[in-house]
Amino acid sequence: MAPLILVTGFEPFGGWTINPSWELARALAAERPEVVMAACLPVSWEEVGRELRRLLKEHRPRAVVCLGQAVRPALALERVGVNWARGRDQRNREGGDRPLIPEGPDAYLSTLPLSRMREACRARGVPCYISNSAGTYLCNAAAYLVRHYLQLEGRSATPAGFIHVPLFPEQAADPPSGHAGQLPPPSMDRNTQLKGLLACLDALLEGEPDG
Ligand code: PCA
Repeated sequence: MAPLILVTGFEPFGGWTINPSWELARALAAERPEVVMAACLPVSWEEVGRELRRLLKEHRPRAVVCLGQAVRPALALERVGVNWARGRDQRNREGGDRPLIPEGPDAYLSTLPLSRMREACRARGVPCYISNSAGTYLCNAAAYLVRHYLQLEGRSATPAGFIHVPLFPEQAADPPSGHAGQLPPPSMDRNTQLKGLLACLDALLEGEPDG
């Protein structure tokens, strides 16, 4: 079995100067260099699928955890990716309010051990929940496409799914103009998020058969 868990983050988008998902993907690779490989995905309808597919083919990971930023109060283990694309990307292209893959199934469920991951976070004191919608923007696209491409390659048993991560406090303290309200958006500090994601990786590895 390949030694590798592919963890992806996204590039910054929508006026934010960093994306915590990419910061955390890199931090996970630094913490667990023997198992984690980090890669950064473009916030682009045209490029995201191509890049994911290339990564899956080239590295043949034994599991895939995609991360993305969301304005949420906790780590959000996404249960489902839906076949829909909506919203303007970082290259100024519209998703078009249409299916991601015209001939694809309506949705793919995560094959990550979501309940075990949630319990592992709880045990380490990190707020975490199972979310039933990743939206219809690029993160949902990653949640859908990662399973779609694994399926096309005949590797649908590979655990794969998506986790939305909260903003870092420094982002919430100084949001881009479109996000600035009286009440700052929710956030979670980097170390707490990292602790939660390491717990998720442990839960993922625990569930694997030996060898
Ligand atoms: N979050 C966006 C796309 C990239 C990211 O980090 C989303 O939730 O769809």
